Amino acid sequence: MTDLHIDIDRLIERLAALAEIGAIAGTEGCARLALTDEDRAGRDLVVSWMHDLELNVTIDGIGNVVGVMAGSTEGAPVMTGSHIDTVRTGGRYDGNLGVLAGLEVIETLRIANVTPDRPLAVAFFTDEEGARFPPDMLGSLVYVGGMGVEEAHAITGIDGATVGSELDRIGYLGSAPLPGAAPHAFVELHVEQGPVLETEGLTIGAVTGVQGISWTEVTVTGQSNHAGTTPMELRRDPGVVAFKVGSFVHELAHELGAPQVATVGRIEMHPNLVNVVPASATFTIDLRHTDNDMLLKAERRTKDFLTAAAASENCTIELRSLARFDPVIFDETVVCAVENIATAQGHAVRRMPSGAGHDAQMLARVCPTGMVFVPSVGGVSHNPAEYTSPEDLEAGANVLLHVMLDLAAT
Ligand code: HGY
Ligand code: MN
Ligand code: MN
Repeated sequence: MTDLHIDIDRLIERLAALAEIGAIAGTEGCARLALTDEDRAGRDLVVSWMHDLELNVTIDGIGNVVGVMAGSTEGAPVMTGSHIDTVRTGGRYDGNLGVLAGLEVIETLRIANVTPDRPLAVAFFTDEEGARFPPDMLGSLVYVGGMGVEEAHAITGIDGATVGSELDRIGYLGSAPLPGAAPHAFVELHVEQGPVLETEGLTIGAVTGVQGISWTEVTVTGQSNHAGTTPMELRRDPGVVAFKVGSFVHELAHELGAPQVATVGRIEMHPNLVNVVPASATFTIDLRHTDNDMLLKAERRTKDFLTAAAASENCTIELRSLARFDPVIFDETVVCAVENIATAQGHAVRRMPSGAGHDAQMLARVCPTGMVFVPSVGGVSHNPAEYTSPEDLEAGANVLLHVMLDLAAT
């Protein structure tokens, strides 16, 4: 079966068709925030492809969709997949590649009349991005039993809607049992979304794990006042606290050094008017590190700074944790399979951790799990200009094909 290979034109065609949904005008990217009408349309298209491939399709109570191809034996499937929800400035490969390459693997086997020993499954998990409804990887977290489905349904998004009401509204409040059945193994193909593979001239990343993630929403409350009449010493300006903390976490990441990263991605002032000293400022802090002790240290340093900055402006603070996931190490057998198969196929490969969060980090809780990375041009992602060459897409999908067959033979 080593001569089996995917059809890259078919894969690129599907990527393009899916990217049409929520397309960002003038770019190659798309915007399909979780559980929006655009997400529903994307889901409907991928489900139609699953049916075309005669997969047994199930939808669970958090809207995860799993398509299964029967094997020559019964038992838990080898699963692949990822997500098809995007951020507002999404590229066409983030998540989508992992799902559509999974369908391409199935179609390649169907055409070659190959039945794998074990069943194969392709999944897309709900709300991987967590951008509308935090935390990220919400669907796969519920799938593995890391959060109850009722608790997930009650999550309120940045626009005030709840997960449960939106799942119902778009018709993806399914009935398949949760937690979902543990696969025999899980392997996810994903664009690297960083600069490492391209910089080192490599084609495949054998991903060793995912770094720890800490998301906090901070609300600083001061006193709204007149921008023209209020002397500086009488102000209680939450905006000043937000700006100080934003630059503090940036400096802290530089001080602690890679792989520490820190981002203030969302900030809202109230009443957000040019001539009003704000009443409140709400912003998010995203901290990440491969080492949990270092991540805890960064969280502590940030909280201490924030508390002092608020006190100096005579403001109060309220913190809300949006996501907190420890670093994850992937299963050595799966990492080895990726490494060995990529090498056997003649690709330059290296082991590396993932800077981004992925559904695989949740599936790692219930089965042997790994990931395959392919290069992102310029290391750019969460940007409509996100790009991976057809050669690298093909290499990644062929490695996925043979890693899945290898895992399905055990
Ligand atoms: O935030 C992340 O790392 C992923 O894109 N959800
Ligand atoms: Mn992703
Ligand atoms: Mn993403």
